[in-house]
Amino acid sequence: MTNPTPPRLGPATLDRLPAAIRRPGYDRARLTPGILHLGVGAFHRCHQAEYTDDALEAAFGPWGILGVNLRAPDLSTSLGAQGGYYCRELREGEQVERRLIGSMVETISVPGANDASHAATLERALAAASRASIGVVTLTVTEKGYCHIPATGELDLDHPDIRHDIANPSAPSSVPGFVLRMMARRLEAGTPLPALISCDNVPDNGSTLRRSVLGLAQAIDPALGDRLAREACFLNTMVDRIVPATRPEDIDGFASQTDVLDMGLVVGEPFRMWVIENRFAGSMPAWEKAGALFVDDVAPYEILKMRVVNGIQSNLCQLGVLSGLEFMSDVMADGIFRAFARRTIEREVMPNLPAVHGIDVPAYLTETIKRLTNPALKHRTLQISTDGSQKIKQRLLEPLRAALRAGTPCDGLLIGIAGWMQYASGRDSSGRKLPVDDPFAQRTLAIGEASGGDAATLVGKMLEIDGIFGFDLSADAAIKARLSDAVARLMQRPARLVVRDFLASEAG
Ligand code: CS2
Repeated sequence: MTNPTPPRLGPATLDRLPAAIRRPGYDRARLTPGILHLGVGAFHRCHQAEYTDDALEAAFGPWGILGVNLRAPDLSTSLGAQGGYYCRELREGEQVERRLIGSMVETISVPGANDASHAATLERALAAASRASIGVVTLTVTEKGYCHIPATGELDLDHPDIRHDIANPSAPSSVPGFVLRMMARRLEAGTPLPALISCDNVPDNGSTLRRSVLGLAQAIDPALGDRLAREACFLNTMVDRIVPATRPEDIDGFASQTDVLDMGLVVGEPFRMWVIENRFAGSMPAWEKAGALFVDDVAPYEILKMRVVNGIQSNLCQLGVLSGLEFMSDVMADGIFRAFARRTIEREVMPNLPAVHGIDVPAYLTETIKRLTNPALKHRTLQISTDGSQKIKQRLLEPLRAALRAGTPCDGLLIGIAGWMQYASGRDSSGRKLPVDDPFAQRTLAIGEASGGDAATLVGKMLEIDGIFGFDLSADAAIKARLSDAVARLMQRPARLVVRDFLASEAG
C-alpha cells in the first residue's frame, strides 16, 4: 500500500506543520503587496523573500510581495495554490533548518503567447505592476532575461523578444519591455516611479537593466526614454546564496517528515548576503534590519562575489560535467578539483581584485570553498553550465583580462574557459554527447561539429563569437595558442586528469 498524498500546504493547513518550523513573526493577515517581483524562481524564494520576512518582523509595513512570472514556471499550481505560503530549508551537512515564509501574498503567471488567456493575464500583470501601492520592483530573471549582448552589456536589438516589443509596446514579451510598459503607464497615470532593483548575477545589474529598458524606449518612444533617463531609479546589487533547483526528492522528503505537501519548497545554504546601492529617495522595506548592506558603490562587492564564488563555480562546472560529476559538491569533494579551485583564485584572481570594505579576502575564499563543498546542496554542474555564454564574461573572462593586463598567471582560468568551449561544443573526450542549454547553443554546437576534433579550429571559431568574447581575445595569438593547447588536452583525456597534470606540472 502506498502512503496517501499528504494535504497541501496553505492557510488551512499551517497548524499541521511541526511546531519546530519557524512561522512569520508578524500578522500575515494585515500584509498587502508593496513589492513587485519579476521572476519568482527558487533563488528569489530563498533570498529576497526571506530578507523581506525578516524585515517585516523587524519593522512591519505594506511590503508584501506580488510575484509575477512572464515565463515558466507557472506559479498558480505551486505558490498560488498555497496562498503564497512555502517553506525554505537551509541545509549544511546533516543539519536542516526549516522556516515558513509569508511575504509572498499574491502571484500572477502569464501563460505563453499561444494560450487563450495570455493577453488578459499580461494586462492583469501590467495593471498590478502599475498600482500606486507598489513602491519597489525587484527582479531575478536570469542573465538572459536582460536581452543584452553579454560582451558589451548593450541591449540586443536583434533579440526576437525585443523585436516583438518594438512592434507591440503595449503587449510586451521581454522583461525590459514589461518594465518599460509599466513605467510608461505609471507616468501616464501620475503614479510615482518605484525603485527598480535587479538581483541577478549580471555585471552592474541595475545599470544593465537601465541600458536595456532605456535602449528599448529609444527605439519605441525617445521622449519617454529621455524622461525615464532623468526620473527612473535603477539600483545595482550583489546577491549571494546557493539555491539549487528544488528536486522532487526534496519535496518528497519534506512531505514524509512533516506530513504536508509543499510544492513551493526551496532548499538553500545558511550563508546569505545582499548589498544594495543606497540611492533611492522613496521608502523601502527595512531590509537593512535583516542584514542587507546599503552602500554607495556595489561594484567591489559584486566583482569579489562574481570572481570568487561564481568564478569557482563556472571554472569547474563544465570540467565537472566533462568528468561525469553530477553535483558541484562532488566536484569540490575531489581533492584535485578543490586544490585547482583554490590555486586559481589565489594565484590568478585575488591579485587583481579591488579592495572590499570589511572583507578579508583569504577568509572569504576559505568560506567559499567550504560553502561549495557542502554535500547537502545538490547543485547540478549542468544547472550552473546552463547559459554559460551569459556567465563567463563576468566570472572568467574579466579576471583573465585583468591577469593579462597585470602580467599575472592565468593558466587555471584558461583551463576553465577551455572547459566551457569543450562542453559548449557538445561532446566530451570520449565522444559522449552533452546536453547544451544556452542561447548560443546552435552556434557553439555547429562549431563543435565543423571543427572535426581540431582544437585550434574549435578555439578560433569560438573566440570569433564576439557577442561573448568581444574582439580582443581572438586578436591575441598567444592566448589563442594557450587556449588551443588546453582544449586539445581536454579532447584527449578526462578533465580530472588534465587538471591533475596541470597541478603536478606547476608543483614540479
Ligand atoms: C550559479 C548561481 O547557476 C548559477 O549560475 O552560479 O546561481 C550561484 O549559485 C549563486 O550566484 C550564488 O550566490
